[in-house]
Amino acid sequence: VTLEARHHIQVTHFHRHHPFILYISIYVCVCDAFEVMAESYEFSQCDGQCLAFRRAASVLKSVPWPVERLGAATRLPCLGEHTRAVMEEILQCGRSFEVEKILCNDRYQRLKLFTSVFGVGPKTAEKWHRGGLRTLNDALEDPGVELNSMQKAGFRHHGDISRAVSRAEALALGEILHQAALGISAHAVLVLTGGFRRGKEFGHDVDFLLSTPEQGKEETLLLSLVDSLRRQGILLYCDHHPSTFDINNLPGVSFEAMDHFAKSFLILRLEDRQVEGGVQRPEGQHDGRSWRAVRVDVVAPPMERYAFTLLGWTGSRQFERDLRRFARKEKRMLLDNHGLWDKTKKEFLPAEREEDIFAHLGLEYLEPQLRNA
Ligand code: TTP
Ligand code: MN
Ligand code: MN
Ligand code: MN
Repeated sequence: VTLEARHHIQVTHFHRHHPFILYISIYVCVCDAFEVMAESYEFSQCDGQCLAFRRAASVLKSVPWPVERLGAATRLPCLGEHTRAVMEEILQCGRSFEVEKILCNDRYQRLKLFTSVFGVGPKTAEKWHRGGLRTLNDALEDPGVELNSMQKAGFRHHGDISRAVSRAEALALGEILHQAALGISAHAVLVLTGGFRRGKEFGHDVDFLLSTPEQGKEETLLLSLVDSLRRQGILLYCDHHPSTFDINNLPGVSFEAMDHFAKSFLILRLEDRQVEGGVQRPEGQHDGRSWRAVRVDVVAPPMERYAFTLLGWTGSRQFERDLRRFARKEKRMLLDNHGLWDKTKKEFLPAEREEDIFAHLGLEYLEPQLRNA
């Protein structure tokens, strides 16, 4: 089982006669197969089919009975014909012909490789593939390829960024950012969000929310924070997106898109000695360095928007999608990272804490650990 697969494992079913390991491995196998299908559709920009497989993987993670019996469960939501066919093939034959064909496909392999570089999306990857590039070195050496600064940083730190970030590393970064933020303002608030707030042990990056009770000062605070990291010599890359948030333009925002708050996508240098318990490098990965590069996201909403942004950035993406859909379909409300709009009352509903938002939606509060859909 790979690191990436690790967070998909939940031991939910124990069989009376067989070792439960059997269930876990089938479960991981189907979820991974769905992820390959989703990725392949993503590379072809078939958003609908991509989402269908992501949603199906989410549903599988939440059903309270052995995945083996799903073949018979025809009423499972979100499992269409195609997802069901892939799953049944795996349950019957232990493998899926279609998934294996994708895994062997040149284009899939190259797009997967190219998009593993920070700053390279499906469109650039497709262009490189069509231009006949095969390896990452090809992209670096081809005179026709012009890398932007994000991609240059992506290549420079590719090995480190491709490696999962551990919880201990995330907490160490939290400590560094917290100290830096307090050094700028005693009122600064910094919270861990994303997968680590949901209790995950590994992530692809570390996400933080930064704010301050001083109205209108949050973006300046974020810029000062980045500056402080630069002066400490640990800022390896920064892509800053200024705020385009305008309370008067709500609710006109697209409810699936990125939010309008100031945010920075960073690559930071983390020293091994700063990590509690030290750093265990996989066998053969000792290159004499005593630090690694880590991807870090920081979003800086105004304090009165704090609860909505915290809810939005805690994820998971699928959980957010489901919650927004529930708000829209069942409650005639529009939810996003900026606020909650009640279409019946024609007003924004206030929230100081995530609990308030769940209450507006008529839902029981869900701890972040229960939002791993
Ligand atoms: P991610 O960091 O992409 O995902 P994750 O932390 O759940 O998992 P991973 O271990 O792979 O990092 O995103 C975290 C949440 O932030 C996700 O629910 C989407 C949300 N988000 C926004 O709402 N707006 C943004 O601009 C970005 C970048 C993320
Ligand atoms: Mn994350
Ligand atoms: Mn992930
Ligand atoms: Mn992130």
